[in-house]
Amino acid sequence: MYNRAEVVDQNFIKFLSHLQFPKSKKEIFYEGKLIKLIKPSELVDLFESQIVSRHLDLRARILKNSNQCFYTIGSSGHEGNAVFGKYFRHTDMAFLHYRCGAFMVQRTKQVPGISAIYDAMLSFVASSEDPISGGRHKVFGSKALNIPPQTSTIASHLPKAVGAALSISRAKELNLPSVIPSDGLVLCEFGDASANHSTAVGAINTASWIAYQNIPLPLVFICEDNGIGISVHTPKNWIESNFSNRPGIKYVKADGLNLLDLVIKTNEVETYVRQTRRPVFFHIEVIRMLGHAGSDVEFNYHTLEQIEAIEFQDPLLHSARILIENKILSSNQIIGMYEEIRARIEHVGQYVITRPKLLKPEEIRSSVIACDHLRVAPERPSEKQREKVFGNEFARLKTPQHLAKLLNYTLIDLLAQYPGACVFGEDVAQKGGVYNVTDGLFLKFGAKRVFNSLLDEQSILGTALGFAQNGLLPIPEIQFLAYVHNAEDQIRGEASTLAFFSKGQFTNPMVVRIAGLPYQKGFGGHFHNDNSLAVFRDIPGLILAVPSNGLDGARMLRRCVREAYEKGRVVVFVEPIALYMTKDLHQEGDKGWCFAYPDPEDEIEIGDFAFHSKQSPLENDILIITYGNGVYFSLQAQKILGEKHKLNVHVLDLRWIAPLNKKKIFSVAKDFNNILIVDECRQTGSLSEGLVAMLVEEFNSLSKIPEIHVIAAHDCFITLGVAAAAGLPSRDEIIKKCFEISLQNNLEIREVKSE
Ligand SMILES: Cc1ncc(C[n+]2csc(CCOP(=O)(O)OP(=O)(O)O)c2C)c(N)n1
Ligand SMILES: [Mg+2]
Repeated sequence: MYNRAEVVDQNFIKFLSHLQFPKSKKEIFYEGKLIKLIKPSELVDLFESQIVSRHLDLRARILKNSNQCFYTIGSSGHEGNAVFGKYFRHTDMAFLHYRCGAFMVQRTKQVPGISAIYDAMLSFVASSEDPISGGRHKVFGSKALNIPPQTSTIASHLPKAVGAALSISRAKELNLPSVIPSDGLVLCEFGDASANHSTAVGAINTASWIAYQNIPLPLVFICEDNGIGISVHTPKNWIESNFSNRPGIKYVKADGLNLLDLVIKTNEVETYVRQTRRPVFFHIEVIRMLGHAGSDVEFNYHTLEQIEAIEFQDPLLHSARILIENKILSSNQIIGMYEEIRARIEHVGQYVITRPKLLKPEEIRSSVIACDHLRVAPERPSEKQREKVFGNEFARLKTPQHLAKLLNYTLIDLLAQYPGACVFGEDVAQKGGVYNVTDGLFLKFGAKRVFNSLLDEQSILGTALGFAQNGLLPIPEIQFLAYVHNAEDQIRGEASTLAFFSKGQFTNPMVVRIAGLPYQKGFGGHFHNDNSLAVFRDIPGLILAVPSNGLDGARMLRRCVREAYEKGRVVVFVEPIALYMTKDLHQEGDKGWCFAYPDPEDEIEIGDFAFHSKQSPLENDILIITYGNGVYFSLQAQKILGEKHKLNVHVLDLRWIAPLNKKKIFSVAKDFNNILIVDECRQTGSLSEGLVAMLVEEFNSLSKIPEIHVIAAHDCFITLGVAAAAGLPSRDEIIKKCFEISLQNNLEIREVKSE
């Protein structure tokens, strides 16, 4: 009784033998127009996919019982989605729900040379031969079928589905090659409980916001409503009440247990979206069988009677009824088909458990930044072309400018060089961004490439993911660092895991520009001066850049865009707001923080740091390791300490926070006995922690351990007003600390001498 998989399996044969079938919700006769829509043989074909999907679920559980399978969330009750696998083209990019087994099986039939059964079972057993993730996760995904793998985080794929749908016409208008054909569309499947997630709600709102403005958005949201999320019931009619009246989004409902109703409605939806390029919310009523997953004990929240009643609505029984009623197959033929598929899957099951698994850490890691479709960056525009694009500004390129201006110039050059590059975010278009970094780009490159998003960071990043998966090169802007946090899953859970879970078959290259870090004079309090990068530092494969000045900023941003374009990398580029307009370094008017715009070919490689040092280090010199605003203060301190106090300080500007170039940093650090780390971020979780640990480790290889000191920001949020910089590293604190270090050194020298 507790093993419902066995019961459901046996009941299918039993009910079929006794011709005991669940009734259809409404009578749909297979005749006239419907026969034209789907031939009897095609109905059998759909049914076959449904049975394959069911047996995959059953076999997964059998394999799990002998610890051979690691994933048992199944598709039982949802097998109607086979119909979507038939009527949507395999080139329509599909972001799937984890109950889309039958969809996968059916879509596979559109492309020769793929085995749905073998591939699915390789992923059940986490074999390294699993063609999509190489044994890293059981995901539905396939390059050939245009199905990017999804993570387990429910609803996180909706924002990128919106982005991908939006990118279809964008690619066409810009005359760019794209992954999704220009008459293609995007499918996005999710469950009824997931529809409540703020990520889903946000994405559906974004779709509505776009379609409401008559911007093309060929997107089908498919909500597979089984009325429950693990053990929590969805209120009756909630999905329909909630989603049937969204501006710009057509609502269509289908009986997901009835193949004929699904065929009719799917055809209607497919034609509508493909022709009108407008989105649909396709509501499919299904059931969930066999609990949430193999480990879910459904008896904890459902009675046996409830479970049996649900199971009797088995979509396979509904399909069998339709085929028998219409004299397409007999019950014996269906049982024969059911058993033949069982035998086939059992056979494959015996084989897949012999296939290799991932074992070594380096094998597992190998796909973190993998990319199997490397590209070469387009040619840079000629000087003549640049002159045209820059217009009046061209003559000023060699005039020293601050960071904001040089980043602006860089974006102009990059937009001119990469035809697929798009800059978007809140207020980036006509206004030119809060800090003018995107000033004028809208006028130069137009609304197709430089556009305002709605106010939702999740959608901004989702748009980036979707654009990237369709071949464009997104450069989204997040207005302030503090505001990336409500959307960080899009970078952390989605963008950065894509290559990993697809062995680099899918990537979503992007450069996310974020204005951030503290020290803004007279503005903002905590939310405009957020000072923590911790959330990015631990993401495997992510490139995290923090320029300290415009010269570096320009050359680093170019490199970031190249890394994204050529290697599919995900890059976060944090721009220190306080340095955007900073012109002087040591004294008013010295223009020490203004730089001429570097030549277009000039880039800084990932991991290349700057070393501001006037001479080879002497025994008691101090090395400051820092980045961002810390560089600015450290250089000021360096001058004062050197000129007034004859104390030699050398400053290493990391530029790249992740990945850290450990060996190279150590090659400088090893010559020092005194190291000071200046970190403007909150101490806990800050880079300083990682740097100290890294240095201690590296110094193990030498006989000496240097003194390592840290000045980091307090573990506190930032206030408004005059005390905004209290608790943050300052020039004077750096000077004081260097004094203390040198005093200590002198004491020690004296002690040694007196011994
Ligand atoms: C963001 C997030 N929160 C929680 C979970 C755990 N979880 C996995 S599936 C699920 C229920 C989803 O229900 P529904 O969307 O109705 O899909 P169904 O399983 O019913 O097909 C939950 C809570 C998760 N995967 N992701
Ligand atoms: Mg559900």
